[in-house]
Amino acid sequence: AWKRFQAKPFETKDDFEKEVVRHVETTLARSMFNCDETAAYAAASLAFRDRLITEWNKTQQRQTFADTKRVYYLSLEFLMGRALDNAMLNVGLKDVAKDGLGDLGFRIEDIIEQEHDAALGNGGLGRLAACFLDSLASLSYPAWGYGLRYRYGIFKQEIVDGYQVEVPDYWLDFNPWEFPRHDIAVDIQFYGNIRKYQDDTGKTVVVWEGGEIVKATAYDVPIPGFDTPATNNLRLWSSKAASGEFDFQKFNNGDYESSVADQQRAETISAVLYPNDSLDRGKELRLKQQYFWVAASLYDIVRRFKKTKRAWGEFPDQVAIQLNDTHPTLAVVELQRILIDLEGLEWDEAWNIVTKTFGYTNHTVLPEALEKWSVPLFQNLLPRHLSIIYDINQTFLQSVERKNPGDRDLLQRVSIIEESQPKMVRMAYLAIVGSHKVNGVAELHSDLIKTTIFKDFVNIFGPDKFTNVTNGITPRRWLHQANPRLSALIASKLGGLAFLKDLTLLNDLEKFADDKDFKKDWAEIKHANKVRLAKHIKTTTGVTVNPSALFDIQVKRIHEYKRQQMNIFGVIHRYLTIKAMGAEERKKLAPRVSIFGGKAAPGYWMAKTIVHLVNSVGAVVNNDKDVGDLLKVIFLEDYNVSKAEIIVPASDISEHISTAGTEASGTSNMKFVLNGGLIIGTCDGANIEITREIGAENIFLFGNLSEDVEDLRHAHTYGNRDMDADLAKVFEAIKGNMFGDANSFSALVGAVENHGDYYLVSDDFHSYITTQDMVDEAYRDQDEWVSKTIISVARMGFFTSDRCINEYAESIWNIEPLVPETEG
Ligand code: 26V
Repeated sequence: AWKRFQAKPFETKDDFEKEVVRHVETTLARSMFNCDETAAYAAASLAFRDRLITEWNKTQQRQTFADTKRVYYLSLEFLMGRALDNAMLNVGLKDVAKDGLGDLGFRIEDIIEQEHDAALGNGGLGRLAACFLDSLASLSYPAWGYGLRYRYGIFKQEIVDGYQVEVPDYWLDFNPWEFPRHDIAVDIQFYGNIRKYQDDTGKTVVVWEGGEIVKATAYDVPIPGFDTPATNNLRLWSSKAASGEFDFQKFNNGDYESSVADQQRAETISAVLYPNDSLDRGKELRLKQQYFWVAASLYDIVRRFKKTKRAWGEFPDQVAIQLNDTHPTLAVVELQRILIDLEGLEWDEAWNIVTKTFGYTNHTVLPEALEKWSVPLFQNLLPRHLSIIYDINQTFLQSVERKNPGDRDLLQRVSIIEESQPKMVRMAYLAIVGSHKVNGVAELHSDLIKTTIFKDFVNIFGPDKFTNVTNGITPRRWLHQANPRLSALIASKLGGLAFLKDLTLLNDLEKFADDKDFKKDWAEIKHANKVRLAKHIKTTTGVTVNPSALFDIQVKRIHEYKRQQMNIFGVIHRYLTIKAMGAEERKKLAPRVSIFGGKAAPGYWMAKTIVHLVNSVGAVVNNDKDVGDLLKVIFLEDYNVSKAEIIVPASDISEHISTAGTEASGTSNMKFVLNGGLIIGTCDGANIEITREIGAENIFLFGNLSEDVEDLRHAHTYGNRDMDADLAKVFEAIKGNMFGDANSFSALVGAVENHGDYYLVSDDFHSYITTQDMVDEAYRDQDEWVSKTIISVARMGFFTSDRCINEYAESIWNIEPLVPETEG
């Protein structure tokens, strides 16, 4: 009977408008007379949210009734960006909303712009998690994401006098996309002691006592699939004091300060996202975040399983848990603890369940990024977990010793506990031992982890445990949403939007690569996207750029291994070349705009110096009348997901130029090519597979190969190296104060000249600048260039995150889609 009363989601423009007005006048308690853009954004979002909630509820019920296996994606980062545009497109009602908002006197673009990005991530790893959620829902997989509800996302970046300044990103003022679940609260324990005793049967029982309790409360974010009613859930945990209120005893005694302090200490756990800084290493609060989030999530997962009344042995048939990097590795230990300490299972039976449940994805080979936690810190914060880790390690090392008798070197190398001063827990090793599958994120990267950092483990567990799942991106956000005109043009040729759900359909575009009219439309859209970016550049930096110039873009976190320094040295080289040319020669040059964007971790001084150099070069070059349109250098402040949606569709060429072997995959490389840009890059990460798919003739590859890196570094250490002559001139210019006080940049120059040039900038520089010359040359032939971009887009089908999720589902999670009936 209650079905008669169920809310009916709007479908038409009029019904949408009614909903907006209702939300303005009731939910927001405002009048339509003073409904500004903020209020219109809020009301439109609430209207779509209501719509999602209906489907979200049905999806959860369907999954519960079907009693199928679910995957839980544990990630400390979800870099979601904005939700409204995505919700409108995935539900398929953006046009309805556009007309409805138009009736009410608003432009939909202005309304979309009101939303604050959900920036709960650093970069590639967090954005990958967001693309995965979109694919999981779009493919109707039963899946939940679990993360932390940070009060502050990744810091906002301002550029002041050419320097990066960090500003806190408080984003929760008004967030219509989350539902507080005050009824879902989990007590999380920290510190305390462990006590062992024998029970009546003589069995040893371990209890973890004392310490402090913090409360985890759930906030749910609906994740709509594209062109399906399936709506999944992202559950984010927020921390509060366990009492929920003041400590009344203290309060009563007039000790207000300490009673408030307790509360604040608890809330600090989910307060802020760590910005991937080497200074973050070893911070107790970071380990607290990890355990807080992992324990709450596992409690939730186990509770859901227990409702099914199944035997524990069936847990891995119902639950797959994916560890997004080592950040959630404590989940392995926590599940083992739940099974043996709380549920009374035997060690071996429990461990068998644990290892069948978990999969671990590695996202980097950089040694400085591999997580380790000091044993004393662990002992204090999580004494029971440390003792379980020791037991896991002992069992593991015993099995290694049985198969490799007497190899004590091996035991020391693979031990989960590093015998250093202090001892350290190696989280990646724990994740490997606790999982049934370990994967890298692109072919080269997966090969590298097998032959370098995890080599011993391949010998121990056999090669089948290690696999590759090449990353992907969601074409919904990164083509349809970011580049609506290109998406529409493609749809007009392919007979609809089906390619957004089966990206290999793009293949059919190839037959238009020489179609004159199609190419004209294609080129016009690229130009319009460049005009849009040029406007953004003008309003944010004041610099006028020519939209007909070649737009050369490098946007990503600033890191030495990504080599933005090589890019800016190349720009300086170009500037010097232009200055040395006569007027006639200059006329032949292709005008270029070099665009940089990205955040430097606050404590990463070298990265901040790179930001400063880019801005300083821009200040000189952009004001040099001699140079004019031939070269402009732009640093775009505060690069984030919503800015990427403007930047990515506007590139002619983008740069993915990491030292070979250092960039695990990269995902913006895929975004740029899918939007009709070409790339210049090294043989690294997914660049290699992109080349294989689109053809070597459609990409500008350069530089040394990963297999040569070790030898080159070795040569540097022994001083056997010739500094590239062009690079030497660039350094002379910097040292001659051409871009301001040379002392500011001496560390950058010194790293290459005197400190071993670890990232091989000098080795690759010649190859880099000559390849850039080839880019100029190729860009002169616009006709050919446009054909190349069309062919490349046509061949990008492989890089959808849908393909990637299907691979995980089949080879790691063993889960099936649960397709809603309406889809047939
Ligand atoms: C973390 C840290 C922390 C300490 C300072 C140095 C440092 C350097 C790198 C990292 C990154 C760790 C993991 C990560 O974000 N990996 C990225 O994952 C993407 C998705 O798989 C992939 O596309 C990127 O290539 C990879 O860098």
